Amino acid sequence: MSVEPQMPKSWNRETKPHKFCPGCGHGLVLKALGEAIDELGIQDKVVFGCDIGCSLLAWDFFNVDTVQTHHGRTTPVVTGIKRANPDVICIAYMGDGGGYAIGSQHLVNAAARNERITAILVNNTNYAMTGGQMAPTTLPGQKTETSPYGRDVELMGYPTQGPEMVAAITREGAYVARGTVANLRQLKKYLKKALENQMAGNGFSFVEALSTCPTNWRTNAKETWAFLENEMPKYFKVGEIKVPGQKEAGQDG
Ligand SMILES: Cc1ncc(C[n+]2csc(CCOP(=O)(O)OP(=O)(O)O)c2C)c(N)n1
Ligand code: SF4
Repeated sequence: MSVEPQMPKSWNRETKPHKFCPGCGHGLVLKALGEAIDELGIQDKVVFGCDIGCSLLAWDFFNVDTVQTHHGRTTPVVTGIKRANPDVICIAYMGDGGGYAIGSQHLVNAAARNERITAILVNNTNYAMTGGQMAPTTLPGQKTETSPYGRDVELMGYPTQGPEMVAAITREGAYVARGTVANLRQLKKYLKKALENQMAGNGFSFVEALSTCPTNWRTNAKETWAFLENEMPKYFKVGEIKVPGQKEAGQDG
């Protein structure tokens, strides 16, 4: 007897097993996203945009209309699609290099304009597809191909606090959260709320997902999970940061 693997309905089964490395967090983020799309019943309305970087390996992941863009350019491409077709649900899927470095101007300006799209950014603390160079999110002291002695914050600054930045520059109606693949149920909840925010036409929605990259971290399964659960949250606080109709986390009054 063969057992059918459980997959979200919106996934393209013909392209599975997927192309990510064993232990990669991308597949988990995309599982939470697939379940969120299923539960909201929006598969036939979704346009999925994926960036260059390991996120491009998702170009055939879903049974939804998909566009694959240049590095850092997913946000403006998806913004254009949304402006031309306000009824579709537009998702921009990118890595931390794509969103916080080469595409940071697009993320900042789309957020500042409160574009009615949903951006999902996978934070794995490095430029993964190109072999593990330092990214804006690399932790202090973390060794990468381009910081072989560890990230020196005097020279290279502190990790980018992406959701906190987006929350600060968006106006009313924006939804901003940081989840983690260590808590998939919570991550799915945030992704669903981000999509619902777009469906309601409220404003920009942004979810950063803390994720794993054992290939470039050069970690075994136990070390990978320990880095995700113990080290990353020291710099990246998991939770909702901005919810329409609610005061921002940490706001006075
Ligand atoms: C305009 C441009 N500059 C540089 C590159 C080379 N490049 C491809 S993937 C990548 C890094 C991707 O890192 P990130 O966005 O963090 O995604 P990850 O692979 O970690 O998921 C770079 C620098 C490119 N493809 N295009
Ligand atoms: S290099 Fe890292 S981010 Fe890319 S597929 Fe492999 S584990 Fe995932």
